[in-house]
Amino acid sequence: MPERKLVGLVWLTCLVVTTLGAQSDVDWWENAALYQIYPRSFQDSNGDGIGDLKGITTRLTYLKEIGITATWLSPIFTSPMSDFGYDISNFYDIDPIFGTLADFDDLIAKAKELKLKIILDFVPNHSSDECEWFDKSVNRLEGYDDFYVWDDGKVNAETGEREPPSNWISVFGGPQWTWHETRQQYFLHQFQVKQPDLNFSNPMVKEHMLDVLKFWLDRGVDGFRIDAVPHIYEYRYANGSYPDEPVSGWSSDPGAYEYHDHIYTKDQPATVELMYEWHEFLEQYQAENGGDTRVLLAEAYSSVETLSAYYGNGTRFGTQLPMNFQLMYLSGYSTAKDVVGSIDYWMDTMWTTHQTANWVVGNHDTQRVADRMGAHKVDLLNVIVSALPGASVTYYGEEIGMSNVDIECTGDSCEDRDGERTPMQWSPGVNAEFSTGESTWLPVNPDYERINVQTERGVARSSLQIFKGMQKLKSSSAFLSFKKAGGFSYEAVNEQVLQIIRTNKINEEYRILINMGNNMEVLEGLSDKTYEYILTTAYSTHYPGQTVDLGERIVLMPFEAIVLRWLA
Ligand SMILES: *[C@@H]1O[C@H](CO)[C@@H](O)[C@H](O)[C@H]1NC(C)=O
Ligand SMILES: *[C@@H]1O[C@H](CO)[C@@H](O)[C@H](O)[C@H]1NC(C)=O
Ligand SMILES: *[C@@H]1O[C@H](CO)[C@@H](O)[C@H](O)[C@H]1NC(C)=O
Ligand SMILES: CC(=O)N[C@H]1CO[C@H](CO)[C@@H](O)[C@@H]1O
Ligand SMILES: [Ca+2]
Ligand SMILES: [Ca+2]
Repeated sequence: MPERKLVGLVWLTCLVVTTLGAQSDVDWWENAALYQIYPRSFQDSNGDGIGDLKGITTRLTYLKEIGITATWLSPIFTSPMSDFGYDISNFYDIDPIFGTLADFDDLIAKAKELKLKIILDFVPNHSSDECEWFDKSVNRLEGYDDFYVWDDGKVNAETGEREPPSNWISVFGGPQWTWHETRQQYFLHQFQVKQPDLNFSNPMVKEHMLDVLKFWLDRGVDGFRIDAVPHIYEYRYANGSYPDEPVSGWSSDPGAYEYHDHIYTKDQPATVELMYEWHEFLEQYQAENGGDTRVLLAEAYSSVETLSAYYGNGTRFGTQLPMNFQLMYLSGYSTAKDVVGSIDYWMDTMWTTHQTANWVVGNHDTQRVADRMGAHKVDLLNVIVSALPGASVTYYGEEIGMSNVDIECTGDSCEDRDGERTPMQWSPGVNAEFSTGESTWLPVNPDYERINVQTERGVARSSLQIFKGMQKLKSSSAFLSFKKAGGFSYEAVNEQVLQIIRTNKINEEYRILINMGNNMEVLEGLSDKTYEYILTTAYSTHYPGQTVDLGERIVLMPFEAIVLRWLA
């Protein structure tokens, strides 16, 4: 392909960074910089203190500025907001809190203009109990009788009392079965009572869901992030009864989710088939309508073997991006060797079998990196996920080093996950420029006067600048051509220093060194070549343009990360 040679040539002569589209053997999602927006908290446009679609639309240029390929939005659909939108009452409409379908169309139009991709959250496991479908099912309307998982339960031989069909416990604690007075049956809910599980053994449910996908594809979305994948199917005996789950030994509280081993309510084999069916549906859609590949991201807290099956089996394919949460399990004590262990866990199975990788830094259910690992590790994590091959997934605000807010729990709407959902910090202005309202739905982190987009734009080596620098590299040829050409490697060169190497066909080599520890590290004889510093973090004593002979020695300051480059 002469085109690609030309790209190399351009690189050689003027050292410009090549763009993603130039490398035709890599599909867009394989190397994408993905970004999760929590819509309530990104940008408020009408002063009610809650983020909305119009707000997001005005901030899309920012995503472009920082090098994002695609953004996925947590749910924006009509919902009583019992689980902040993960309880959907109308899969075909936008919740008034966030705006209207017209606002959504505007958002898509603006995104297309900027060549940004928009991915929507898709919550197939359950609906809200306020969804019209549930109402129809409760009342056994034709076709909807079996839409959800209903059961009579069993009668206790000793007491004569009616009991739930099985001992299953919901993800948020308490029984998974709740008695419904009107229908006089139990219904299943793997999450809240207000989130009844749909019956995916019912072909009509599947059809409805494909219709939902089509509705949003027709409006121009580029893919879906599928929520709670492992929970879609439950096991049932052929005779219609349900087996109890065994005690796990992980918890002493019989009402806690961890109390059981979820062998009958998680990762059932039918889920794999369902992933393949959805993938094929998207492929079909693309064949008929053109455009780039539509993607499926999957949220599955499952073993890597299970994720591998969700990805594909060699002939059939499912989710392109089964999200890899391994790096989210690192703590402030994690060493470079621990990081390598987390990387290995994924690579040993997923890279070996499918040559695919993705790295998630955080989400709306997990403490921010600054709290999980320490503020001085934020940049290190951002460097690691951009330097590794594959896609990266950044939770909004991680690029500027936002941290959790301690939110006092009062009232029953309180969520222990609120701390990582506070408003995006745009500037040192009122409400960090998130909202012009009197108050915001969650408090703005008081550190916003220092940690915000506008201020960090003007500070050399701020988290924002490091992030932007890494995204630029990520879309350049050495970081891109990981499949057929060039290569990569990663290792812990000692307990605390992680080294990632990226190379391409034109003998360009990048070395990324990350000191995870709080000691100065002196490394000798890493290579016999002389390198140029390309990017250095805040703790560094070196600057881009300086050189270092790795045949001699290199000194790394505590929590320093650097990118070095060598060109033949
Ligand atoms: C799901 O729906 C099918 C009908 O399509 C039915 O045969 C099956 O019993 C239902 N499953 C449950 C758990 O209700
Ligand atoms: C249904 O089948 C399972 C497994 O064969 C058995 O353990 C259970 O007792 C049966 N339940 C009923 C109500 O027959
Ligand atoms: C993949 O799964 C399909 C069934 O969904 C099966 O027909 C095919 O043989 C499998 N391929 C491999 C390589 O296992
Ligand atoms: C990480 C994540 O998105 N978790 C979601 C899984 O699904 C439940 C129920 O839909 C939500 O409450 C979680 O936020
Ligand atoms: Ca608003
Ligand atoms: Ca389910």
